[in-house]
Amino acid sequence: MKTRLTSLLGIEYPMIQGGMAWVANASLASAVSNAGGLGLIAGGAAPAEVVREEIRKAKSMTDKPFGVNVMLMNPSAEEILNVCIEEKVSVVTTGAGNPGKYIPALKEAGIKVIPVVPSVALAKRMERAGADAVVAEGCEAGGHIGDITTMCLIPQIADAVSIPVVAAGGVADGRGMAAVLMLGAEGVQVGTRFLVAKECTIHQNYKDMVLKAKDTDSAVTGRFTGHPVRSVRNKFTKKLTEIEKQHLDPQIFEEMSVGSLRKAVIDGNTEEGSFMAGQIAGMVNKEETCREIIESMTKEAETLLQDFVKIRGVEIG
Ligand code: TUI
Repeated sequence: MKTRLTSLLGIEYPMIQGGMAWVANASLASAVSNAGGLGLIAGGAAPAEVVREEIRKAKSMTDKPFGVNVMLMNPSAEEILNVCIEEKVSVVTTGAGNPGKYIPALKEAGIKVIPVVPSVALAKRMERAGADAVVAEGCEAGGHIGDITTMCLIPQIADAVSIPVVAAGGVADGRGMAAVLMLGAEGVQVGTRFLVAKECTIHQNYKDMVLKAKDTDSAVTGRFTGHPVRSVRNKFTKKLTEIEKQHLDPQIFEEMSVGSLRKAVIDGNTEEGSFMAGQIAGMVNKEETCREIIESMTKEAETLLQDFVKIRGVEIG
C-alpha cells in the first residue's frame, strides 16, 4: 500500500509505531522499521544522552529509517532534539505540546517533522510552521490525550490541511486502518497493539494487563490538571480518581503520578503502576511479532478497501 506517507518517509507500509514513553526502545523501533513500518524511539522523560544511546543501538539493529518521539513536557526536550540533529535521525514526531519553534532547525537538518495533534487548530498551525505531516490522535488512544474522538478528528483535520494526516487512537487491526483511510488519513499510528509485540521488552505483567483488558477497562485520570491520561483501570487509577474528587492542587496530583509509568513498564507493579493503553486494548489479545502485526493489518485493510462490497455483502444501487 503506497500513500504520500510511504514516499515521504521511504517506508513500505503506511504505519508508524507509537512513541510510547519507557516502552518504545531500540528493540521495538528497529523491529517495526525492519518489518517495513516506521519505528520510533521514545524520548519520554529520559535524559538526552540516554536517548542518544538508544538511537545508536537502533542504528546497529536496522538500516531502515526510524524516528524519535519527543515529549515536549520533558525538560530535556530541546537537548533531545539537538541529539536527533547530531545523530541525523530521519524523522521526529512530537507530543504533549507545540513544537513550532523547533521546526526550522529540524527542517534545516533534513529531518522530517511530524507533530502529534489533538485538534484542527493545532494541525493548521503545524502546517503553517512547516511540518511534513501530522499525526491526528483521537482520545481513544492511551497515554496523554486530547478531547476529540478519532472518528471526528480525522475528517476535520484532513479537510483543514494539505499535508498527509496519520490517524492514531483506536486503530489496531485492518478494519480500523481501512476506516481511517476512508476518513481521509494517509497512514496510521499504532501504539496499543505494539505493546504486546514479541519484540516489545516491557514487563510481562503490562502485556497481560493489555491482553486481558475488555472494552470498558480503561480510565482517564487527571482531566483537571490539563494533562489527562488514559490507562488500564487498576488500584492506581482508582486512587487517582478518588483524589481527583477532593479537588487537590493539580501539582500535587501530578507529583503522585511521577514514576508510575516506570513502575508499570519496568517493575510490572500492577497496583502502583500506570498501564497506559488505548480503548482498543479490548481487542488486542495475541502476542505476535512486529512483522506479523504490520503485515496482517495492512493485508486486511487492503482486502477490505478493494473488495468491501463483496466481502460484506453490501448491495449498492
Ligand atoms: O503525548 C502523547 N501521549 C503521551 S505523552 C506521555 S508521558 C506523560 N505522562 C504523564 C502526563 C503527561 C504525559 C504519555 N502519553 N500523545 C500525543 C499528544 N499530544 N496527545 C495530546 C497532545 C497534545 C496536547 C496539547 C499536543 C499538543 C498540545 O498543544 C498544546 C499547546 O501548547 O498548544
